Amino acid sequence: MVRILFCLTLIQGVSMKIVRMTMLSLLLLMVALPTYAAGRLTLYCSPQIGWCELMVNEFEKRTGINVRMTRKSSGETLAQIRAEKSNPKGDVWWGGTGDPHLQAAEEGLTQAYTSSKFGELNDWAKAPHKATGGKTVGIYMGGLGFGFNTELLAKKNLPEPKCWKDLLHTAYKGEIQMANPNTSGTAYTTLATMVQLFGEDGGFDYMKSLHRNINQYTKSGSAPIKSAARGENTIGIVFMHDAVTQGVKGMPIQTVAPCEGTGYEIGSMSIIKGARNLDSAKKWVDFALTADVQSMAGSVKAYQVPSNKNATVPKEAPDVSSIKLIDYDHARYGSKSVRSGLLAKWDRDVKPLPR
Ligand code: S7P
Repeated sequence: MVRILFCLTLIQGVSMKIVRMTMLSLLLLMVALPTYAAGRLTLYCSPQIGWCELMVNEFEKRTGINVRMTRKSSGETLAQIRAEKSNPKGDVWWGGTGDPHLQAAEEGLTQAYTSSKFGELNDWAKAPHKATGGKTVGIYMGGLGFGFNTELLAKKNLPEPKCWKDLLHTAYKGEIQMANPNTSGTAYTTLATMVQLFGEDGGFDYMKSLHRNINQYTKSGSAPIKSAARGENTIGIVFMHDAVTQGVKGMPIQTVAPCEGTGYEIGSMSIIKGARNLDSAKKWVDFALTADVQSMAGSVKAYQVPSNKNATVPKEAPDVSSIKLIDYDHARYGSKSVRSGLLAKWDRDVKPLPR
């Protein structure tokens, strides 16, 4: 009898444990469910990491959608999306210079979408959308230029460069850094700008002369001005807003709008063809074109000009109306044949030259 009672108590104890565990699992499932049910998004992000993180956090907060984000430069992201073409892993590519987004559209790597926010955009942001049948859209713009470390320049007794051509002076040998145009959208914009300013032969002559003064080709476009801010490099060829960021952080960096005029980017965004989370991707595009979301960029020291006409332009953003911008031919320099051709020529005729 005692034995039977003991067995019954044991069975009761075990079943209570099972009930408790089942209830706990159900509870955990209920907590996790809203996120799962709301969806997922895999984001390829090309602007500065602080801005990528801000956007992800804000999107998750507003939608409950869970975002997996990786940050890579523009040329690198294009290469990744191309490599994943038969089995796409990303849903949205947000940011980075517009040229590789245009090339991605031409190569059939991205897909069309028109956001309800489209009407609120500046014409320059609508242009890539119109040119590609809706496969990419502008989210910000910014002019190319350079910045220098004022303390290093003074210490080395170097003159203040004001023009692109100044950077060719032998005094700057080993003092200038730019990124590799294959990986970096900023550096490709530099190459395409020189070709547009000085003609194809003149542009390549310029790149060859500049090469003699380059101390390093970095992978990321903004790295040259970050190293200048740290005092490890004197002059960085970058988007002007990236140089301004360093100045605002209190670094001894002066930003230059080159005297000959300069090219500019239309930072863009595209939905990847075959996106596994298409609804979430469309929600991201709507979110990223929203005025108050674009107005948040200044809080992480991102000083590009926003594409939504109702967004606040950060007061620190370089005033593009006072910069001599060239009529950058985005359709031509974002085409597969021209972009690939210029990069191959740079690899062949510039990169291997002695320094
Ligand atoms: O830092 C912001 C920014 O200049 O970076 C983007 C850029 O494409 C990413 O860096 P890479 O040059 O390495 O590709 C620009 O779109 C953006 O304004």
